[in-house]
Amino acid sequence: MSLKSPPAAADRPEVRVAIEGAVATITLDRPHKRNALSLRIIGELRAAFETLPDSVKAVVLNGAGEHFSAGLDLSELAPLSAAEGMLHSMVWYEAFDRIQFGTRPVVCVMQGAVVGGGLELASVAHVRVAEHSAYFGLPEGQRGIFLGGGGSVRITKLIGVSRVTEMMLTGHVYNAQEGFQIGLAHHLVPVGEGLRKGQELAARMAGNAPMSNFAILRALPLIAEQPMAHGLMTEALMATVTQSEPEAKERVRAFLDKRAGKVLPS
Ligand code: 1HE
Repeated sequence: MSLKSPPAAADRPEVRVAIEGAVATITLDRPHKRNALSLRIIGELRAAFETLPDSVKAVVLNGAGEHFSAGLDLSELAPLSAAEGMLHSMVWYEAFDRIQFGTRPVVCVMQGAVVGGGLELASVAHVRVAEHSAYFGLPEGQRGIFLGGGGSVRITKLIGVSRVTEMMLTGHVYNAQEGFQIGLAHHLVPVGEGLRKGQELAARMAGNAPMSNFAILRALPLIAEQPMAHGLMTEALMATVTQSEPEAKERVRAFLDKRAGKVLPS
């Protein structure tokens, strides 16, 4: 069983990377196809994350044009055998794992359609910003297919099995405000302000202590799935390692010496 590898990046890349200071902005750049996720674009996305320089400490993921992503490129699905379909999902899983379980926090900025595989991709990010134009749907039921980009695991964790079931069965589309309320977005901003907000959040996260970010990205999701006694033990171990870092000592000292900011309402 084999899956045709994505065509070599011919004319122009479909994923753009722009780096400013410690923040990289990685952009799905296939707006004429509403950023539909082909194997090629998934490959380029993975490569973009894997080749970031060490100086990059946080990432903004967005989509060019009026839509974040129309999901799976349906034109690629038609010729796939069952075995190839299985491999297709594996290609997505591996790319998405690199994004979710890397060392850099990722903010996803969403506008327009965030549907099917587009929502699966958004659910990989650690922080999600929705512009008021964003809408969320899982049309797999209507297309005669199923989630295949990790959404059964990730989207259900965000909004629950019940909502995902209902979305898929009925084609229910949540608007931006509703998506924000049920937990698909952490921030809701006016149209055109998502990127600025995403970059501001990324810069803030890039300024965290690296060991704290590591614990948040890598340990927290595992702890949350452990039985309570195991989770508490893992948490205590991670807390011990994190607080032992010289940078943690200095940051705590800075607060005690009144050199660090207070936690105030925004
Ligand atoms: C596509 C795709 C696509 C657009 N695969 N080519 N996803 C869906 O079921 C969503 C399908 N897309 C749409 O509902 C609409 O395209 C949008 C509402 C997102 C945008 O509408 P609109 O009017 O702005 O654009 P359009 O005219 O529909 O699309 C522009 C072009 O993009 C057109 O191609 P063209 O050659 O005729 O110009 C479309 O065919 C193409 N296009 N969306 C392929 N998805 C890992 S499992 C995940 C399973 C899923 O993701 S299922 C959900 C699939």
